Amino acid sequence: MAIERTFSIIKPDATKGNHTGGINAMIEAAGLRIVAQKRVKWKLADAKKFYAVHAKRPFFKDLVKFMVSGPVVVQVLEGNDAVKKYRDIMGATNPKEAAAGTIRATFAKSIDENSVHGSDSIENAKKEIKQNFKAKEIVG
Ligand code: IDP
Ligand code: MG
Repeated sequence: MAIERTFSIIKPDATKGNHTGGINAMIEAAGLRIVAQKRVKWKLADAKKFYAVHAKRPFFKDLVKFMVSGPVVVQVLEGNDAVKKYRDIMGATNPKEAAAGTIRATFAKSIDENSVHGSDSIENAKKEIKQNFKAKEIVG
């Protein structure tokens, strides 16, 4: 398995609920290393750009509104098979369908307020990391 990097967001429901540390503990327990991290408040344009792929979906407006409703913590995670590993520990998009012990089963309230984002491919991870971090902010 190759060492990869993936992009993660701890979403506003989770920063509001003070779960940043709890989520980071689960990330680290899974063997992923947090090699970059910052807490930021997105503007509407940031959220629209990040989720542009979902622009035509019925939930898009609510999604971008939610993503600017409070601070987010953006991260780069590094480790073996990091993209798939993080998707596995995040759990299903809908926390009601997420396996026990996953981040979303533990912390998320609903399908829209679902605590975390993780890249769904290596290609998208590269794009999302570049959008959110300067190279010198990532220290592996
Ligand atoms: P993912 O975050 O598990 O990759 P995506 O399908 O990429 O899920 O959707 C992006 C985000 O949009 C989800 O994490 C969730 O916050 C929101 N979302 C997806 N589907 C729905 C829905 O049916 N209703 C409301 N929000 C949704
Ligand atoms: Mg997705």
